[in-house]
Amino acid sequence: MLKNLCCGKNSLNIELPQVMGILNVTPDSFSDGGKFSRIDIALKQAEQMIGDGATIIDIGGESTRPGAKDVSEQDELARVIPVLVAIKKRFNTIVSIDTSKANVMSEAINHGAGIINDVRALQNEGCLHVVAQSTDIAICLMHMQGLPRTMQHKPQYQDLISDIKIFFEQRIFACQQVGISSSRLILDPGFGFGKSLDQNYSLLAKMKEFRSLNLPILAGLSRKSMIGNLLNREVNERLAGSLATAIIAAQQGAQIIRVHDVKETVDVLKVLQATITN
Ligand code: 7PM
Repeated sequence: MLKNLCCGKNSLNIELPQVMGILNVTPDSFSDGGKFSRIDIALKQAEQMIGDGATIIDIGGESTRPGAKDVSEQDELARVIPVLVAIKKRFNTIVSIDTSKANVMSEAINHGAGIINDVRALQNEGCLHVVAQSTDIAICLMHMQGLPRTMQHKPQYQDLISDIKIFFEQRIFACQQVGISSSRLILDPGFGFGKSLDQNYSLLAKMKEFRSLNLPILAGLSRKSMIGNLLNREVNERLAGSLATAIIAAQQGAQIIRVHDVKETVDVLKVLQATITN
């Protein structure tokens, strides 16, 4: 059986877990400025990640870090679109755009993006309608409780899994209402977005429960605080912890794993795959 997810003009095989490589284009991710050096650096990073086995490149121009400043639409467009265009020109890969702004989504769709990755699950003004204009781009609907500025302040749930499931059902319904086919949707429980340390690990343990919704699942755990706080490790010391979460997420049925360290993640997932098929 071959299962595919349509991502614009490209198609993604989700029978085996796929690795989405994170490409940050926020100013704090570059030491020096200059538009061309920026695009050049981004292209080199994309090339490396594709060579290492990433099948999706996720470009993010807005920092969703708790407490981060808002980015203007103009700045986000200027950061993201030239990189998207350059990558699509050079590589035949699926590009995902991490944004919550309707106009960034619209431009991204016009310039060849395959996935819109929205941590606000198309809840911002105009997003549902922009995405409904396209018939083939995939959409990742992520769960977040609260807003980035305050979300880590005492997150509370009646029942963590049921509450997230209800949110997914509501967003799937909202998409259907504007004519977005469910076959285009990806669900993401949103690790670290309004969840305590215990809640994050409980979510990781129970992710299988979202399979009842019958949609592909994406998990973003790479280098997150839930790893750093558990192990008492700085961001640059979280590789082992991140790999452990990637294996668990894949075992729980996540079809897409969003990571910084593509090569290492592809290796551990291959080991998992060899174990499952034997
Ligand atoms: C600082 C703190 C910078 C946190 C970046 C982040 C996800 C995402 C992000 C996720 C999906 C990060 C986050 N996380 N999109 N975008 N799922 N779909 O750790 O978990 O990369 S931003």
